[in-house]
Amino acid sequence: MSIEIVRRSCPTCEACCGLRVHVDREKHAIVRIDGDPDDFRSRGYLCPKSQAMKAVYEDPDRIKAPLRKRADGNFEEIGWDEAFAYAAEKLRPIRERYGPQALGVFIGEPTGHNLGALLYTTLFMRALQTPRAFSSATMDQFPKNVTLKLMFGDGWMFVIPDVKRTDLFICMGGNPVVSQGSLMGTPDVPGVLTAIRKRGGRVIVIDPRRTETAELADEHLFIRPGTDAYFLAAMIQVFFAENLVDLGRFAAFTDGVDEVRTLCQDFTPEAVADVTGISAETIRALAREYATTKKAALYGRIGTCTQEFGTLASWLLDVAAILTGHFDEEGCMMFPRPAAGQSEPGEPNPPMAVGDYRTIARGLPTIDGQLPAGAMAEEIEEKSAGDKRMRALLTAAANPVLSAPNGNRLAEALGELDFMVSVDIYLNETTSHADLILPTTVSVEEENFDFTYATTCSHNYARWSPAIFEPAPDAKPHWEVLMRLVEAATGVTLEHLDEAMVGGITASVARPGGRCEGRTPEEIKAAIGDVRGPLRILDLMLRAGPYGDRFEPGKQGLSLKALREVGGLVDLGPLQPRLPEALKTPGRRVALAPEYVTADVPRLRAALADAKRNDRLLLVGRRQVRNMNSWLHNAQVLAKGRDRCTLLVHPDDARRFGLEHGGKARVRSRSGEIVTAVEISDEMMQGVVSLPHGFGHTRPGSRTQVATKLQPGANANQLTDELPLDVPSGTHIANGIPVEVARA
Ligand SMILES: Nc1nc2c(c(=O)[nH]1)N[C@H]1C(S)=C(S)[C@@H](COP(=O)(O)OP(=O)(O)OC[C@H]3O[C@@H](n4cnc5c(=O)[nH]c(N)nc54)[C@H](O)[C@@H]3O)O[C@H]1N2
Ligand SMILES: Nc1nc2c(c(=O)[nH]1)N[C@H]1C(S)=C(S)[C@@H](COP(=O)(O)OP(=O)(O)OC[C@H]3O[C@@H](n4cnc5c(=O)[nH]c(N)nc54)[C@H](O)[C@@H]3O)O[C@H]1N2
Ligand code: SF4
Ligand SMILES: [Mo]
Repeated sequence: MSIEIVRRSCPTCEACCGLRVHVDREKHAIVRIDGDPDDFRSRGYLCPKSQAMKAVYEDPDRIKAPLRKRADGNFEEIGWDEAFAYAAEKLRPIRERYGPQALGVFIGEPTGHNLGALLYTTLFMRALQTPRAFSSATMDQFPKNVTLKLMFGDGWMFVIPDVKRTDLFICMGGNPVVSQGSLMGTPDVPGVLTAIRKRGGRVIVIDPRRTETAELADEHLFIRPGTDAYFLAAMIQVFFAENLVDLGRFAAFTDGVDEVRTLCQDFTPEAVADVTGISAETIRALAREYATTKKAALYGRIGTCTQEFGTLASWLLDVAAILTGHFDEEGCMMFPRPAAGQSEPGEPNPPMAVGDYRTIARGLPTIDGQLPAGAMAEEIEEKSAGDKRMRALLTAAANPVLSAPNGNRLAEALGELDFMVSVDIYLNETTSHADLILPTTVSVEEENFDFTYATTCSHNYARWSPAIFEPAPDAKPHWEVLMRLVEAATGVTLEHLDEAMVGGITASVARPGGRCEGRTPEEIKAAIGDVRGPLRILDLMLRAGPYGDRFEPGKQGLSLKALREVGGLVDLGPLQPRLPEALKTPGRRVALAPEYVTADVPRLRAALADAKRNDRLLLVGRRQVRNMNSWLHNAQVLAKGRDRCTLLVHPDDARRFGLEHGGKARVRSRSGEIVTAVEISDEMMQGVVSLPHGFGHTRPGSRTQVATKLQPGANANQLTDELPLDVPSGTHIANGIPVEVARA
């Protein structure tokens, strides 16, 4: 038996660890996956989900051919031509009769892990021209996108904690030891945090739960869910009151400092101590420690985004950093510089578009092209949306019945659609409602490039990964399925769309002042070749990117070929200061107090005056090492073990509600009710309970046998109310949901 080792990046979470995949070519089998000690980023580190790629590839439940729903509700396999003809037969008349907005789209998280899916999703949305665009973003980082866009001009230029060089890491509403970071993509977070402490630095976690990250920290502070904006405003009040404000070089290109001072004036530590649950003394001490530690990084994640004041919290995190000289500096919050050139300096971007379209049922505006994920059901329902309702839905790598608010209402509404198509590899809680399911190739069968996660990493790098096996004969990549669906719905061909994308990028880099000025579009097109698909687009972006050869003859630089030749991984060095050059605001200035954001401060003030709010029992979420949102519970290797869908309850609350460890609780919110197992633990803040999401594999019609048997759990998002929103971003409140619990 000869075993070949294929080195590639793990496609399962944002950390993108380097893996060694041991392959037996004769048996067409993956024998083993282990960590790659030669990967300079992860140095052999891996987590249990590293095995997901193999498990999904081998999963007998995975869909491998298009499935069409029969009249009896069961699915039958059909061929691709038939599948696209069926999609055309259904989608085109809906679009022609009711307009493009009759077709809604929901884009899910795995899109971000797949180069082709990612590049072509933008094109897909543009070609379909529907304003009814939903995605997991409004259950995730959307408040951050909104504040980045307004403050710096680019909503997708993420600012990341420079954890490898910081001396003080403050983590609010994130649990990177489990999630591996997300907006701080870093393999081996436990090792990185331990290293901060070893070099004499400090780690502080602010979270309503004493998390796995808190266990490795120097200090943990419990905070009442949804109150981070108060806490941060109070820190800023202290900076001004104690003369700790020092913008350094930012003073030359930052507007709005005085507005911030005025807005935060009355949020003194004393004023917010009760509501946050953190004493005034502690807030003051932390503000001083942060302001006076040169290399300090203030990081917020899901807990500061998917909450009642997500936009304000996301904004104040960066405001606090800028006011104290902790932004765009070594060891602080910094901007990566991705090799594909996503955030290169250039012309200012147009302002954020709000309200280009409004939903029929509630009049909710599109915000930078997105509608709240939880507004989908009401847009479909005849009773609320009437004859302007959404009649068809296309989901791509998404499971909104489990990942978006009020899953039961959504599942019901999906039944009212005239047509639904899902691009997905499982028959699950969402796709079982589709009339047509179109499967795609999976990671093992695809070349890939860490495109998105080079914008969220704590050290610049470029990584190409080879396919391990040839795709199955009839399998199609995600991007191609998307393009064929556009063709089915609109008649515009894949070839036309692909050409348009290449033509657009080529023209923009070749124009006067462009990054490849001096080269003609024809030269550039000839250099990248004529094989359609994401790889030549990647090549184009890399070569025109900051480390590329700009298509200049004889010049050395990054290209797809160069990456392949060196085995896929290139170290592009530690993060570097990038402002003001990389700003995309008018005049290249930082807007510290964008009016669109500050307009939400009165809502924050009003809530502070409402003392009754402090008595509510609030539900928050959590992630677990062996889950990836809703979709890895069908992998035996990850699903095995105890029931993980447990409600964590503080001992005093358990007593108050008569709950027993190992017993069951009934949890109720405005939008629904679930029954789940109870774990009593003082890792919870009093008055707060915690439940992981992505469970609830109990709906009929799914074909996820392992998940249903080993980790059925209950759907946390039955409790996530689709109505209240973080107003400026249209993001849902999945953390800090008022609930009642009782023994079941
Ligand atoms: N209560 C609560 N809800 C949450 C969150 C929370 O913290 N709390 N987190 C939110 C966040 S951050 C996110 S990102 C969302 C995720 O929300 P979603 O993206 O809607 O959900 P996932 O569970 O990631 O489902 C991914 C889907 O993609 C399919 N899939 C997996 N791999 C592939 C592939 O290679 N190709 C194709 N075509 N399909 C594939 C899976 O079968 C599954 O149907 O959940 C959100 N929901
Ligand atoms: N193993 C694993 N890893 C993952 C995922 C997964 O499902 N499993 N999902 C991936 C995805 S899609 C994402 S977006 C990232 C998310 O990455 P993280 O945000 O790091 O993940 P969470 O574990 O959801 O951490 C959120 C934390 O916020 C806390 N919290 C809740 N409400 C509040 C609040 O109001 N204020 C404060 N300060 N804290 C609060 C919660 O207790 C929890 O500890 O993880 C990614 N990585
Ligand atoms: S931490 Fe993330 S990238 Fe690393 S092995 Fe685990 S799932 Fe893969
Ligand atoms: Mo996410």
